[in-house]
Amino acid sequence: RQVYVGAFSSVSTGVAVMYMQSPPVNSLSLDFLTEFCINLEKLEMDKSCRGLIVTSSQPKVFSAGLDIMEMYGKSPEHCGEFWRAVQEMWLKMYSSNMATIAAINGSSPAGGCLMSMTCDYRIMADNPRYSIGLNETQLGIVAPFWFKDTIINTVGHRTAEMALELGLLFSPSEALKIGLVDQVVPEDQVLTTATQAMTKWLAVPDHARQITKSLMRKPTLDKLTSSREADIQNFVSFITKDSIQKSLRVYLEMLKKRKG
Ligand code: CO8
Repeated sequence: RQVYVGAFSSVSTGVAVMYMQSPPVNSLSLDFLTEFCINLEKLEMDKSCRGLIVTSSQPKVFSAGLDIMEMYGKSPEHCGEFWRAVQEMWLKMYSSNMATIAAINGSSPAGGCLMSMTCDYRIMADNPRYSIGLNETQLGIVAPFWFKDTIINTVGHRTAEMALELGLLFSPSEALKIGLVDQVVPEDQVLTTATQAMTKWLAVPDHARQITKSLMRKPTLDKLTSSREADIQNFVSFITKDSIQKSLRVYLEMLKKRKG
């Protein structure tokens, strides 16, 4: 099975579209995250690029979230390296100077939802078979504090509390109702709607928008920046526990069974 192809992007009229293409489900592996961040850095440095739309070139799935195989049966060193890459993706996306829009053209659980929430605006396909949310507790794992902070910043404290504790996955219309996504449109209009929405974001002078974004997000970003190493240690000691590895194995088996 082809695990990794990559994320590629094109810039026209100041807007880049990044297509995630890592079959079958755009799971966020170490290689994928590394490539994703390299792309992002290039776009960030490209003065002609003011906006970024992130979408998926895989059918039915925006991103299946973190690649469970990177956390299952791996050495503490590997888990640490992987977690640093997850942090890096979040830090770069959440602090991006570009106006960012997630064009969510498929399911977006866990890390996929996190990635969507780092954007300034979210548009999701209206297919009721797609879902989005932080379902970590359903896997027997715990979303770290910066996942929690990101969802609180998106939907508010009470809704985030219930969604996180129950590990809820929302249909597009439910997600719209709680503000987890900002717009729901027919599947074939997700990207064009994102392009239209981008016009509104880019009509605002860049410096004013960027400074305001930073005002809103900096306290949340600073919390992780100042405790990155401790967060990695926490993750590694948690994920390598026998009981957690067992939960992951049970979940993986469930995924395979569901398929068959
Ligand atoms: N990682 C690795 N492999 C995956 C993942 C994943 N996240 N998701 C799916 N796969 C695999 C499946 O096992 C299957 O493999 P195979 O072909 O070998 O049987 C293949 O991808 C295709 O999957 P499906 O047949 O299920 O594809 P569908 O199109 O039917 O469904 C979904 C797509 C909806 C995305 C579905 O695959 C799904 O629900 N996946 C699981 C999503 C999930 O729960 N992800 C959580 C990951 S954990 C995370 O992101 C945050 C962790 C925070 C860590 C905190 C610890 C302290």
